[in-house]
Amino acid sequence: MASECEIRNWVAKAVEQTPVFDLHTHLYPASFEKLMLWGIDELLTYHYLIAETMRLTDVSYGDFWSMDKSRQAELIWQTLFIDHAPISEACRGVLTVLEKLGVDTSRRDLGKIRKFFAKQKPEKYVDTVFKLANCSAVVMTNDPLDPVERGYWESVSRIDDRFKTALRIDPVLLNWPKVADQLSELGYKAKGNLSGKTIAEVRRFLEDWIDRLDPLYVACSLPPTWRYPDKSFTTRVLDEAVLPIARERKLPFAIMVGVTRQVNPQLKLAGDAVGKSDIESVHRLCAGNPDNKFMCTMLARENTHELAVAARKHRNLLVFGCWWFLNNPSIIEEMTRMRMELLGESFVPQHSDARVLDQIIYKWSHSRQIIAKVMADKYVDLAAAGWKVTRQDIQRTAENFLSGTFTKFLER
Ligand code: HDL
Ligand code: ZN
Repeated sequence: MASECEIRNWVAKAVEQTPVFDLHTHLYPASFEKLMLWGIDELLTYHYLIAETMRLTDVSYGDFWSMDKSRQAELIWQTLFIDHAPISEACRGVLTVLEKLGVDTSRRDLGKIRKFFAKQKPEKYVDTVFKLANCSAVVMTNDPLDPVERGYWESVSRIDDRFKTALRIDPVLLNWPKVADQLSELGYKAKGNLSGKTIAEVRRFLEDWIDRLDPLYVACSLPPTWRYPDKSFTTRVLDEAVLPIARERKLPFAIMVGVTRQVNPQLKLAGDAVGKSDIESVHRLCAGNPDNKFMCTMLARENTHELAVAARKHRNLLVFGCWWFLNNPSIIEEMTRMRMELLGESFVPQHSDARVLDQIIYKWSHSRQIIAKVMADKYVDLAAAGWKVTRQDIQRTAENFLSGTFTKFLER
């Protein structure tokens, strides 16, 4: 029988050495040029750090936004790393990235740190980052209604195979009647009141972009007020266009629920907050569409337990990640422990949500530590119950948590 120490070592090694398939990010390959964000100034101007800086500086929002990115980065570095201890998770993340890259921060000299990144070449740096993160692939967030991104899809022929696609459709579900104009400009005969051929044209839009992107899933983030079904255009477009197409193409529909957008517009991307969402709508969505597959993550900590229970009720529902304001060690541990106890291996503990390439280094380093800690406790409990724990079992669990549960769900 393996000892507790052996079990803990096996788990730590398996979780650390097993490559992760990161199922939700905002990353782009080097061929998307300016859309691929990387390096210290992008790390420092990540919207999480902007929100934290604006709490501690007297610089006005207007003055901050009028600065160029390098000046913004300098203000953030001075405020959060020099004038205060960088103890928040987002600050700690920057330091973990630098440490893993072997960049010396002992003199806390941003100029010196910048010199390391100035020597990196984007394509090669992608290899370095994926290796340090032990990441096999990431899933992007691809929005065909974003004119800049669309431009790249219309010009780039093939992309780095480590970057998988996801078709993100927030405007198509949430922005009626305005989105009708955007669809019409692209040649789809859509009317703001969904009349005429609009639904058929929305289906054509979805099919065209599924053909072009070959996405692993279709995704949308939803507000805490989202209800299903209701009398809204969101429900009509979901029921009459999105879900039938997703079913036909065997694509999961991923909902990320609980974002209250722009509670402080002066913070721009950092201006979104969280609200408690309606789990009954998730039950009705999954039960009402048994031939669709759904992925779901919810933003409010208060929703995490009921979502894990919902996953027990609907085999077509895959729960994933500790999203955004939940991506903090104290909450990741609570959620991962709760989910392992309720769902065994049938959930995906984490996604990075990385916006800056280098972030996958820290987001996975930090989460792997917690996943391993909880998983080791669970295996020690099994041994205590007389179960003969093997290294192969542990390796299989690590592979399921870091890629297998997701990939098998896609294939089902
Ligand atoms: O809607 C989303 O996918 C969220 O993840 C937002 O992009 C958010 O701004 C974010 O970056 N969270 O980590
Ligand atoms: Zn995201």
